[in-house]
Amino acid sequence: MASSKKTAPRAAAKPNTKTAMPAAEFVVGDGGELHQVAAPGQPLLTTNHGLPISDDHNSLKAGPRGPVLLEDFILREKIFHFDHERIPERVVHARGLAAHGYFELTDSLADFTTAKVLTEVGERTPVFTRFSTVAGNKGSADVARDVRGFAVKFYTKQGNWDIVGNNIPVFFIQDAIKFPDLIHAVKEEPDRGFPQAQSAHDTFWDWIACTPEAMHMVMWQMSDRTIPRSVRFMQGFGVHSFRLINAEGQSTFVKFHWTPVLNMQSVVWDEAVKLNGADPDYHRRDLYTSIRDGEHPAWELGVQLFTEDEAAAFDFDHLDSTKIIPEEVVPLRTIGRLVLDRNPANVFAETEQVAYCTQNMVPGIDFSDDPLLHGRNFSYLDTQLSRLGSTNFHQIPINAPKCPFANMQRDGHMQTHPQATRVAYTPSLIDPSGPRESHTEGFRSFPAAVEKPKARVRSATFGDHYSQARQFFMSQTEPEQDHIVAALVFELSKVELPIIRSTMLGHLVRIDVSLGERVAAGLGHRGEIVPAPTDIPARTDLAVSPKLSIIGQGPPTLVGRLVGALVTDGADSKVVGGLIKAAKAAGASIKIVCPRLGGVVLDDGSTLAADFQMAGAPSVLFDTVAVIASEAGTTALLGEAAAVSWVHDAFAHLKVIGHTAAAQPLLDAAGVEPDAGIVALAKGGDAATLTDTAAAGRIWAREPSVRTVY
Ligand code: HDE
Repeated sequence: MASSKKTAPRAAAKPNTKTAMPAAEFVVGDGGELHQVAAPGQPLLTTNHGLPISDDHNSLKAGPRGPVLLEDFILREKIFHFDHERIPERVVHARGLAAHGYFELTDSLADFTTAKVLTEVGERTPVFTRFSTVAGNKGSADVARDVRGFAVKFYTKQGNWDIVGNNIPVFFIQDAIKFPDLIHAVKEEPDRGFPQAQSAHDTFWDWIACTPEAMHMVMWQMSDRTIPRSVRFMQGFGVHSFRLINAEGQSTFVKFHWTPVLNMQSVVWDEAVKLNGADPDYHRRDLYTSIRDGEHPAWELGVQLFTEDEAAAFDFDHLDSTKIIPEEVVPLRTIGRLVLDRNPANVFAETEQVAYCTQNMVPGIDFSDDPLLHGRNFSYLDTQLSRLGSTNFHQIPINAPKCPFANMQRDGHMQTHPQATRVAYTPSLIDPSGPRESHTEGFRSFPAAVEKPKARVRSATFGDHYSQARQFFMSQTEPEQDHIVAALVFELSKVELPIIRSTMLGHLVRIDVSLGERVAAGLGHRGEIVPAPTDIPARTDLAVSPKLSIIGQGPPTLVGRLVGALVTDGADSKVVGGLIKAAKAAGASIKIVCPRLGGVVLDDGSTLAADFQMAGAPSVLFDTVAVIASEAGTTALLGEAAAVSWVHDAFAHLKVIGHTAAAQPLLDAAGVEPDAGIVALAKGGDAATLTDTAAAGRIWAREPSVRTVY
């Protein structure tokens, strides 16, 4: 028990002026431990059952130095709860980040659906959106090369509707029965427990080499789509076709697309590798701080609408999730906007406990016959039971609908609804006023005709595994193609068994001869190339689809991007001021990086506060950088490896770099060669040239001078 020796309140215990809450007082205990004691009127610390606690620092002992007594139920309750704080992480998509927001409909789809969320223009439907990586465990790094989950729960007036999508519009497999194999192959190898959050290992490529249907997805996976700059800069896709059903009962197929208002952007591979060390939480920090700072990320919801007859004319089967419908074939119709404007109050309660379910549908929307989707409709409900431990997971606030819900399901673990009724069944004469089915408002499945013999069979219309893989590769710009080649070289170079590489090269050659040859050259492959099975349909040449590229979508912009300025003592205050102004005018944020956290004194005697100390903020954290250094400052930086790498990495990562003339020796030491992305900052006004150049993106033309392009 604490004695009554009082000590001065610490900063944290100052009176809270907002609520006029009395300050807790610090009291030193007999053993020198510091207790913080409730002031009159302050909430009391209690057990989970409401018992006020007198001492939260000492367990009950037989004397001050005696053994701890089993009688101490307060200790036992605290430790018991702590022991069970963790729940099983998601078997896939374990690492996630999420935010609240809303979806606002701007264009009604009333001709196609009765779903209110898609027909009531101007209506704001609350949403909770969770982004995730797939393969890594909960503690893995954010910028792993991986597909990103993009799951949106709409709390509609007609119940929860979940679009549980990815940032890639296709998937690895065509039938859900293959999912456990895919995931077992990509996760850590079970006999060694590594590698973590990576596909660059034998079991993944072994499985892929044996699975031609995965080739289209592999092209996307090896592209820069899987190393996004942030979740704010990536697309999302519902992947499967769904049905919209209108008031006349007519069905139209639909695919859902999320398009980021800030445009798409990815990092380069070497940057991703370094980012994971510099800040493993890069994506979650980015989403959190942008929402906290009022820069609310937004996406447009687009739909591709098509009829059964139109679908029959496609040169692929839209029920096959390894295929896209090019936007040139069925254009996107923008119907609304998703805005994320509130961070979770508690990450466990919300981000971890949210339970997305593909089968969460609303009247007016229905499933297509995509076999992958049907498997998912079982899996998501089932997985919540092992993850959240109760069939009542829908009662957790983040999962509960915001519209009324009632039925005759009762009891079970963690039941929190009082359900104070005598009658828990229908029909009933005792209680004819309880919840009942509605033939007008209730969900109805589209009465699609199905009368075929049962068979475990894959449709022949799913059989073309190479044409869209090639279409994706051919639709990329030159640097993007180079990155796919480089990613394949990297991944396959980590594979130990030569037969896996030889077999993969056979698939790549089938997709595009030059792709296969370039990867083989990058690997220095001397062995054979095993041809892809010839009885799989040969690929055809499809029209290129420029929409499949990241580069060049949307007008150039720096909005939402981060400018990092490395500033030394004695630096030109006008240049610093000009850069701060230009960055803000361009809609970017600027962070000042200094050799020491205390900041610097500029040439006019003013002090500039630092946001970061140099070694703690490598240039990978920023989209565009500037070195604003004095001569003496540059001389000092030349002795710092962190400063040389700061500039070297920015150059190697194809970033636009601004610099003062005095900083030139540092640029020379970092191997920087002049090009269109190296901008001199002699006076304040030059910063606009820097931000304009940076808005256009990276300096792709520099790439062949910083790494071998195979
Ligand atoms: Fe998932 N997937 N998945 N998936 N998936 C899960 O559900 C599954 C697939 C996706 O932020 C699990 O609640 C099967 C495609 C996202 O909480 C699980 C198949 C797409 C998330 C599951 C697929 C996705 C998941 C694990 C093959 C893109 C994270 C935890 C038929 C359209 C949601 C959970 C979140 C999560 C099963 C394939 C997206 C096990 C069986 C295709 C975004 O139920």
